Amino acid sequence: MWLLLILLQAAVLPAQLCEAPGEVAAVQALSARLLGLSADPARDPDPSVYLALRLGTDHDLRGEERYLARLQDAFQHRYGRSLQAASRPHSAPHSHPQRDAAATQHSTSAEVEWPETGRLALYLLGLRATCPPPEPGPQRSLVTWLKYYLEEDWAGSRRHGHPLTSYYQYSLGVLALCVHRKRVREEVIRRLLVAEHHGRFGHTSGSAVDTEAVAALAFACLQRERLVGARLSAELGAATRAVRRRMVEAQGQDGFFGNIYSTPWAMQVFIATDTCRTQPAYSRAMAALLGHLDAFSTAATMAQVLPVLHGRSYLDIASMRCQEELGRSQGGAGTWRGADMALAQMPPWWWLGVCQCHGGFLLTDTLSPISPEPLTEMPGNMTVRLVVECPKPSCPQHRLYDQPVPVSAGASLLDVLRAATTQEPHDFTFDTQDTPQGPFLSSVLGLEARQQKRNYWQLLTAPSTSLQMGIADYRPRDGETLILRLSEW
Ligand code: B12
Repeated sequence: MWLLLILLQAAVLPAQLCEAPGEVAAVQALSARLLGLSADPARDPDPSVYLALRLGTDHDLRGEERYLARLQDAFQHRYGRSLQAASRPHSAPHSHPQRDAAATQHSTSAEVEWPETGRLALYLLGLRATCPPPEPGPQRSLVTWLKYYLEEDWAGSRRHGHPLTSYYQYSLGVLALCVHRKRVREEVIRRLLVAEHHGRFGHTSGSAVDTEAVAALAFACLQRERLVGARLSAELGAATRAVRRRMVEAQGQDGFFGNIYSTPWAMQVFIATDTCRTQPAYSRAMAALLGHLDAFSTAATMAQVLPVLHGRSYLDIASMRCQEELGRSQGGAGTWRGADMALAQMPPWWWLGVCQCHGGFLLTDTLSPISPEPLTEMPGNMTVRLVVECPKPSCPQHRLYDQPVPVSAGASLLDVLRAATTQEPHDFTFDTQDTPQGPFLSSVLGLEARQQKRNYWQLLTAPSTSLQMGIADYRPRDGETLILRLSEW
């Protein structure tokens, strides 16, 4: 019987040219490592991680259920209440002093809540990928909240020329509502189109590829789900093609679109628009990713790369359906073809015991977690130079700090900062905020970077290369000069 099953599985392997070719073991190992990280109760649950687990081929269905329960705990509690109750003056449930101060500067007192467009959008995308689907009741209140946040962002963009959060989060908001087949006002969509058209997605820490890609996914979704009229639909199509063209033109010699971490987002655009099979730039990018899988070592980066390694985009979530879809899959990336009917004739116990089907995806319950490996210690010491710059008229001087810092070999930038605080004359201080990407450097020498001023502590290696990793992950070399610069974005 097992032999028959194996032969059957081999016979019906989907014709996926968008997934990582012939690298099943490496991709599976990465999924297993992400699963291992997701099992750590000390980490806050992250909807992107859940999405990556759901969009994979191999699953640990119980592990995913547990993770979903943790996510629901975190989000449902926050957004379960009605929007009306929450928008009474000073009733924001998770008040953020710094953000609230900013919000009251330009809002009425009833609007004290700073939008969390991106987080909520990712959570709603995650909910769309659950099986069985969650109760519609609580979900309705989440959708209402997301619409409200998006409106706040839209109003912010009219007042300040940019959304209160960012165009990245704004695009995620439009995408999530679209995947849930909820309409948004045409003006809200047009704002994103105009920003795309005028190249307003960039920020100083690197390319705008990540944001541009998420916006293009939102455009592609709106078109595919027919949630807009014919004229707007044509404009969205033209914008998506323009984004794709620019990505192909800007592809580096190394095969990446933007940098290694924006490449998966860009690749999702090719998958979502069904051009991954025909576009050579896509295969070059896939080869480049596969040559550098080690760079995806944090849960957040693994979660962003895994869907494309499986040849899937966030738009595929829209077509995920539970078991009853077996034998009715519609083609496209990640779906089963040809032998669906043969599979449909398998007895129910086979499906229940071995796999779960999800809108044409075969979900095999075979993934086991791999625990994170402890970092190998490197013998010896090294010295790096730590420089703090504040290139603003309001700063007392341009260079606020410049000292050598001895640390052990293999230390991270975070270790360097910690070591600097213990050095005589104890004049270095810093602070961080926890995020799903790891610790975000929020304050240096008492100077706090502020969301509402749109500045941040940029990390650079001398003379002026912006780092592609955060303080916990970047490991400097002996003799390297690291710059913390208060920059605008
Ligand atoms: C917008 C953005 C920013 C904005 C965030 C401000 C804001 N309020 O929106 C700014 C310009 C401040 C920023 C800064 C940095 N960023 Co950034 N950022 C992004 C982007 C485009 C979207 C993040 C987002 O909104 N996610 C959605 C929300 C819902 O999720 P979230 O987890 O709540 O998002 C918050 C945190 O992620 C945090 N954040 C943003 N970037 C980073 C980077 C790190 C390392 C950490 C710990 C946190 C963090 O700000 C977000 C908004 O509050 C992503 C793109 C991507 N592919 O993820 C890159 C991205 C996360 N950033 C990246 C990097 C490298 C940085 C910097 C380290 C760059 C630098 N050399 O200084 C700095 C962080 C330095 C520090 N002080 O610790 C990389 C991370 C790669 C990696 N290896 O993990 C990404 C993936 C971009 C890329 N393609 O390289 N970033």
